[in-house]
Amino acid sequence: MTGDILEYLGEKEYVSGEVLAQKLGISRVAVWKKIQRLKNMGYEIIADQNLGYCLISRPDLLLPQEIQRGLFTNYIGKEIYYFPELKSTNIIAKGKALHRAEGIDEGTLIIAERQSAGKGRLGREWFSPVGGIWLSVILYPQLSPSYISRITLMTAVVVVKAIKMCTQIEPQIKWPNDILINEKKVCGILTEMSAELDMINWVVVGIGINVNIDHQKFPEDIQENTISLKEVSGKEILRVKLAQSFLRVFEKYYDKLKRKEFSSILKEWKLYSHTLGKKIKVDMGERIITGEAVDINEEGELILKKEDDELVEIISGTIV
Ligand code: BT5
Repeated sequence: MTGDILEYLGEKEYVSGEVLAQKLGISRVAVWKKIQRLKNMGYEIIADQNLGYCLISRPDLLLPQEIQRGLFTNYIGKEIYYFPELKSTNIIAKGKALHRAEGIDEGTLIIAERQSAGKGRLGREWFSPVGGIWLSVILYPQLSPSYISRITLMTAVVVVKAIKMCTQIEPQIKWPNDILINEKKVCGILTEMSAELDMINWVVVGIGINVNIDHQKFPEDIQENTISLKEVSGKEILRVKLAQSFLRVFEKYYDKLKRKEFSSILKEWKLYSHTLGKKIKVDMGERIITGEAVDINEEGELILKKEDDELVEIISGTIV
């Protein structure tokens, strides 16, 4: 554990090795070892023989201790599993979600600096290099499985609000799970669940945000339709701050959803919608429907008005 020493290490002021050793109840050599570990993680720390150690800067890594510092949530992000690299945060989260009885609580997060096999919907690939936010939240809502699309819509609103708070950029939501800036995808959401007929067992909400990714890094076949926050704002965004904003707003909105107060969330969704009022084609797997996206109902279904004026409710699909 290196998080504990960070509590006592002075930011821009020296703390002696002896004081640190006393506070932590360990030897000075053990303090030195912890300092080395922090430096290896990217913390800039200077040491002075007489004065001790001084923390100069923190890395913008999505380390649990950095995210939890000043997070102020009740349960979202209380437990974080951090990986410099893994295949997919959703895969790990789904494995963990099964172990609720052994202490995997609601709000547990899986975060990675990069994913080697990030997943989109329907087995599609999700490009996840260093510089993005790739995370999954484990939830155990006492709701019926029909709430799943509302959870995705709510998450989209939360992502928009978090991006807006940290960058002043207002993205738009393309139904059901894309967040766009200038018509290009900056974030995707992958909601997965296990459920009985009338009750959800667990939900894993995966979000991927292109934060500090240079455009030429995107694979050629998706370059045209992708964008990163760094590209739009012309500077690097502090990922820790953005992740914290996301988690804070997520808790607030998820609490609302659990209280079945979806209407106000839906109102905001409509405000940020890129889809409503547009003529679209929706691929529903077995068929493609064309029409005007006229509304989203209280169940989170998209209402499409076909050429013959027939209204169709669509629970999931991909706009093509
Ligand atoms: C999504 O799927 O948009 C859901 C993406 C969810 C990613 C997160 S990251 C954390 C968590 N762990 C995971 O393994 N996944 C989740 P879909 O609507 O199917 O869109 C997938 C399509 O988006 C791909 O087929 C590409 O065309 C495009 N795409 C791939 N990587 C992208 C990226 N980094 N930015 C924008 N578009 C991308």
